[in-house]
Amino acid sequence: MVVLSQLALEPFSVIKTCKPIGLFSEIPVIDLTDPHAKTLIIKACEEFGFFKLVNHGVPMEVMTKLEALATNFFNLPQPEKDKAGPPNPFGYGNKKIGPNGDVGWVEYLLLNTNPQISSQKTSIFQENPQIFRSAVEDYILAVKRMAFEVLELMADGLEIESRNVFSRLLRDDKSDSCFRLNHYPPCSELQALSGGNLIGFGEHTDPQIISVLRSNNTSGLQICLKEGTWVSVPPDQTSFFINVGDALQVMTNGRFRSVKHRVLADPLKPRISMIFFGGPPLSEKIAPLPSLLAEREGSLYKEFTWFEYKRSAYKSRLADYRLGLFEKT
Ligand code: GA4
Repeated sequence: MVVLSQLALEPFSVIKTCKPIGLFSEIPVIDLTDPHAKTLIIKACEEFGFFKLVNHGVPMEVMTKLEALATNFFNLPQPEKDKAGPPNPFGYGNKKIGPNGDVGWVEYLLLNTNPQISSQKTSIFQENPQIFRSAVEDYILAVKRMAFEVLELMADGLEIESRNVFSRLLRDDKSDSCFRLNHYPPCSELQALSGGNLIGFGEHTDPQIISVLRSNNTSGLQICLKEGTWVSVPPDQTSFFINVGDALQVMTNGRFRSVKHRVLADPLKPRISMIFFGGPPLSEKIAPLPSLLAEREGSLYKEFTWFEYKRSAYKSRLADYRLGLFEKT
């Protein structure tokens, strides 16, 4: 029996904490219509690299429609879903994350947002290609618009002269952005076997500039605070959660933190999340903005392009500290 349970669990990691991690109520909440939003965003990015966004202007129907269609997709028989895989790098993936042996209690669709959604593998969109496709397109359009605004508020808050220093990288036709729909099925049996919390998506930072996440009302997302404590983010299906990515940490010379985060699977409820990852064009040099370098302060990082960083990231394991290779010694 012991052997059997070990076999079932073998590829997955579990977290065993002595005391359960409570929901963390101090996550910064930014109201996009608040005149002080830019100052609060800067504080949140410095302290957490993470915040919740309310009054964001994205219509609830745009989110719920995509959630319903994603749920339909993930409820299809396995052979149907497999037709949309493997994710190399775009398409359907199941349990395997990335190319280097990481696994999690998750299945997902990874989509390229540039070129347009309409040119993705047709197998991804299954029986109702037009409906699914246009729901993804509407969602990405709305979320991108909101991300541009957030990035422009960041530039304002940092008192950078051109307020589009960050947003122009995502607005660019060649922006290397992508989109992910994740489904974390309930994990009751494995959970019971493991006696701990089953990892849905292991700890990592996002390599891009900014990530915009929205989930259903199932908990699971955790972020790592500066001092290394993991805290659970209370879910909120009406809001977005913004993550600072590695490229933004570099562009602010470490002033903003690229937040380490992970997802635990829920024993009873499925979790669906949708994440837009805003990345720069491949040829873009990623370096601290000159106005953010204090006098006599040099860049903490070596020079590199987004292409070089991405290539290196795809050779790493999920939990690796990817920026380490690019830090000046
Ligand atoms: C993390 C952020 C995004 O989900 C992602 C992931 C990518 C993948 O799933 O293929 C990576 C991971 C992410 C970073 C390191 C590499 C690449 C899995 C992995 C082990 C799509 C991305 O851009 O980087």
